[in-house]
Amino acid sequence: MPVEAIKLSLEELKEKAKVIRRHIINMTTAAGSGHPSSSLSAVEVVTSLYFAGHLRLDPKNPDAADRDRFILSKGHAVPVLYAAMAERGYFSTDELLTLRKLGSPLEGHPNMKRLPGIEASTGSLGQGLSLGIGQALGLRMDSLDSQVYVMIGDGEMGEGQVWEAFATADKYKLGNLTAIIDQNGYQQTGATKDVLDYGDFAEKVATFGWHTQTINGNNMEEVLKALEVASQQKDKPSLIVSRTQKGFGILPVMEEAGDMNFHGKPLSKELAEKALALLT
Ligand SMILES: Cc1ncc(C[n+]2csc(CCOP(=O)(O)OP(=O)(O)O)c2C)c(N)n1
Ligand SMILES: [Mg+2]
Repeated sequence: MPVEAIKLSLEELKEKAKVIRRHIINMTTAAGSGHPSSSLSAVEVVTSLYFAGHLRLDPKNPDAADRDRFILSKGHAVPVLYAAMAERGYFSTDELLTLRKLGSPLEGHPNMKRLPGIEASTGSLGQGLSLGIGQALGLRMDSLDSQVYVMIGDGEMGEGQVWEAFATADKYKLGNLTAIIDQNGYQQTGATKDVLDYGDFAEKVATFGWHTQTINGNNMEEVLKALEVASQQKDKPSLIVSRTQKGFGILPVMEEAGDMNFHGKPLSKELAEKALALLT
């Protein structure tokens, strides 16, 4: 089987995003741990990558040389990735409920040695873009036209290695590389602007020679358009600053809980029920 992309309609994509959000709530509440809010902000982008004609993959042959690659550098948000992979057919959706259970390949952070389809083991923040650059260079050497996508957190942008990677991708003019910053406004200990404020990411990264766009990353139409524009950049790497909200889709529940960051904790069974009611 050749690798191929799946292209759903806008309505179908919005429905898929809801299904993925439901999986995120269900699996983290069942696990009793994990990062639902970090996963929820990224749903529109991850759904679009897997289901809007971008990632050319073959779940039955996950190592196909000519596949496209997605690296979730903010590895703690892996529930969104597992949910998309299950929906795409890498494994059954029932298996999602084994998240973080002993023996399950669905570890709390993505482990490429345990789960086919994971392109990089991440979780130690700051490394994914460098890994993506290595892959993009390798694909170019092999004359393959595969694309590499890397998602970085806005808190993760405080890691110095990320900025070295931006410079390096420019040096090699990696037109097959797209980075997406999930700018959800929070990191582990508080608002990103209070912890370390980099200002306008797009403006700064543009000075490294990248093509840049800034969008509302929880708006499916804007995400689709931005990914399309990014894929047209053949001579330079492309950045999408995806402005999102942590926990998007269940914001009223987080408000009720009095925590708009809700970092690294699952919803209680009671809150999960309220969240699922918002996602029907
Ligand atoms: C090198 C490193 N330092 C610290 C951590 C602990 N940590 C896990 S998640 C997180 C916050 C990340 O914030 P952000 O990148 O904005 O992701 P979000 O959860 O907001 O999507 C931190 C500091 C880590 N995983 N790796
Ligand atoms: Mg963040």
